[in-house]
Amino acid sequence: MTSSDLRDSILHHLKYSLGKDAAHAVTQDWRMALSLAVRDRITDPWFDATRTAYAGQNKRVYYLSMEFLIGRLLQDAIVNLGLLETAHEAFTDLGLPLDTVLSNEPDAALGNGGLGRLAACFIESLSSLAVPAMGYGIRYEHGLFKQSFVQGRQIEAPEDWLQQTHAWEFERPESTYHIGFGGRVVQKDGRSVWEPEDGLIAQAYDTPVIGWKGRWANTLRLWSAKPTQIFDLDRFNSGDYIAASAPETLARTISRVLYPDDTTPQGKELRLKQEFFFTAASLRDALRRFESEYDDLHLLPQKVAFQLNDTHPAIAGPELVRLLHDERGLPMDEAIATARGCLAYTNHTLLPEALERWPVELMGRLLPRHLQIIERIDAAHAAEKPDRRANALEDGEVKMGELAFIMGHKVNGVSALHTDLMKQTVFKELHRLHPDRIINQTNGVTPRRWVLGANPRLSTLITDAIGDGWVGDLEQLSGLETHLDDAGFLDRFAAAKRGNKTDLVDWVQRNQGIALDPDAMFDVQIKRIHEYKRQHLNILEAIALWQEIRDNPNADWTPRVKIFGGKAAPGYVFAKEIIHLINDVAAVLNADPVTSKYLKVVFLPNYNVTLAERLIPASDLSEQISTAGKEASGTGNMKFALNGAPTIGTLDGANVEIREHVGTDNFFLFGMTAPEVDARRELGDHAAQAIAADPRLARALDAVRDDTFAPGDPGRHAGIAENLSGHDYFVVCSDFTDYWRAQREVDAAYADQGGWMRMAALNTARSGWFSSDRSMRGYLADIWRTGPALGADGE
Ligand code: GLS
Repeated sequence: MTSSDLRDSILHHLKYSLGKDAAHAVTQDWRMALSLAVRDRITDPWFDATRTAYAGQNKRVYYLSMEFLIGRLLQDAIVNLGLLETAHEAFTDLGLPLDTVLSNEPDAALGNGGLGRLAACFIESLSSLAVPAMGYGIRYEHGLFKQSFVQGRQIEAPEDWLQQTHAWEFERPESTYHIGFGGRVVQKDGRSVWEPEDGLIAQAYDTPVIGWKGRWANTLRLWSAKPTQIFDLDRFNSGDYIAASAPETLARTISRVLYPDDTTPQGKELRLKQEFFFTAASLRDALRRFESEYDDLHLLPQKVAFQLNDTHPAIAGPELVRLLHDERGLPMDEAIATARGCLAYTNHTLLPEALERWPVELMGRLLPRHLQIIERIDAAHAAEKPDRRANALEDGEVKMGELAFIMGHKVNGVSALHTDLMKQTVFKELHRLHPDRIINQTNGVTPRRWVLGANPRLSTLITDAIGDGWVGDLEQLSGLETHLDDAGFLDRFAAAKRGNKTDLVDWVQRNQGIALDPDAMFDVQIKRIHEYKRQHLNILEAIALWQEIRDNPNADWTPRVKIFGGKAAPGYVFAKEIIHLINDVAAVLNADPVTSKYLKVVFLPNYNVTLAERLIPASDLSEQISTAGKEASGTGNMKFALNGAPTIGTLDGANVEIREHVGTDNFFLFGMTAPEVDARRELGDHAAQAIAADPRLARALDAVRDDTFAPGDPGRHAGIAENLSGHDYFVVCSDFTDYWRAQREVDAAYADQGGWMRMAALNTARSGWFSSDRSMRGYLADIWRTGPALGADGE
């Protein structure tokens, strides 16, 4: 496609799809017109992919996830279609910078963090690998809340991504399923039949996801809840307009909002309803597709794979059994075995508070037939493996992790360490019973979005050095190593980083009014705010450093900017206090005439995928400082390493594997290991001991406790100081001293810019393994047992 073809297509859509005259079009119109023009280019490969999958009778992969954190889609599609240059030229002709058009797109935040972003990377990789697959989720009307700060405190406002027309989706009014709730189970002709009392309609909205080079496109199918009856005409006619629309209001509630936390099970009926709603619709949709091709249900495991992204869709086990047994007449044991042949479960966290459990009473009330089936599943499992400690039903609760484990033929963790800990802790008993079921599949990220799209400067440099094969085969980045002794290459690497930092400096100045020095080290921690992720460890170190610089302002300090981004769940009070503290510390440090040239703190509001794309390429140092044993994997850590930012981190999650790949000399390790953390906690007074041993830590904590950062309001941050010097479950104090040491090593390393750039470039060269293409190949080989529908040559 030439730029004039693209320009014509844009102008055509502007006029005929949007009804706008170019003379009066605003940026949003141009963005919509471009999106529609690009979408046209996706439609043919999308149809071809569907036809190829049908013709080849390929197995299909269905990825069931409560969250798809897709962010903006336009640039991604343009990049994957190879149209970036063409689009730039087309908009040069039209007299508008392409970047202005691209940045008009709302950021679709249909997820909380890593778990949802992983699902988005996986769908893109499955398209890039030409694997017939579909993502199934919920079309939330409101994604993750918008965050702002008022006097340093987090304020939440509803997010409204659908206020503007969503350019990418196709509404499918014909693809609907009736989803029931409640009611009772009756016996009919010797069979159990569920007669739900309430119900609503799940309606599909399809978004095509185009893979690299436009060879293949899969579908992200999101379900929206609609009422079975739009409104109650009798009530309307009698003048009760509010009651008349009650059915619609109730139904829409199911797909209205994303729960703003993925690491706590919300003990809410609505949450369980959301889970059943999208899972049931997805299973029925997949079965309908299967039955249009085959008439033997025993073929199901050969033709269909359902991957459960965490326990949120774990009700898929009993629902699939119900569909096969109650509705299609397969004997119960066969139904269970067939369902298990299709299902696999990914665990994403060991945090005990995150393991979903539903009261039996609630399950019985909302899904009475499913509760009966869960009892049967447990009974069948107990007969096979007589052990009472490994049931899904226990102590008046349905344990969704156990249910997903028992109903999955494979269960995977998301990093090597996390998988080992799964075997030793949460699933110890089930692992003993099924020693081959748990496997590891370390997470990955898509290089198309996270390097090629987000970091054009680095991408150009890489392609100049080793050709462009790396985009579809990221391990080719290792070819960069031979260039590292070439001073010219390292200079260009440094120039790319510097360019990205300068862009960020300009953006921060425009948006936050804060002046930053691009020569300072950009030290970045961006992720959800959580005690286990330890943003408070980072800010304590900033306080201690500030105190030390004040004591000794003429020493040779390495200038640093600590950049934070992330949202706290609205109900997570302590996390919100951490945000408040960071903002208060930033206000004091940034205004300090003595120290601010060496140390600044910036907390950028409303962290999202788009902001991550801006920040990661401009980062020098990646903060991955969770309490060992708590971060299942992390995926931000991989994005930083790929973009040439070495890690300061603990031996946690995928940090362990990143360190192995980039080399121990190119990773700033600190802190206790997971077993050391457990042992340390056994000492009741571990925090007091750590504070007594490190005067720097004691002094920093004093500043948190007194009014240093809360002028006129002493005690504002005392809660944090008390927590840390008391219980300190996440062993912030006990890791502080070693963190401080590692940070000073970072300072020294950064001061040697030549050495630093070499280390940064080595991180890029050695991180190719962390592609989500590699993760997907692992799932294909070990779990789904299928492969691409096209060969590498496209045939
Ligand atoms: C998470 C983990 O906390 C992350 O460590 C992990 O990288 C991610 C994807 O596997 O899953 N689990 C979770 O509930 N939210 C996450 O982000």
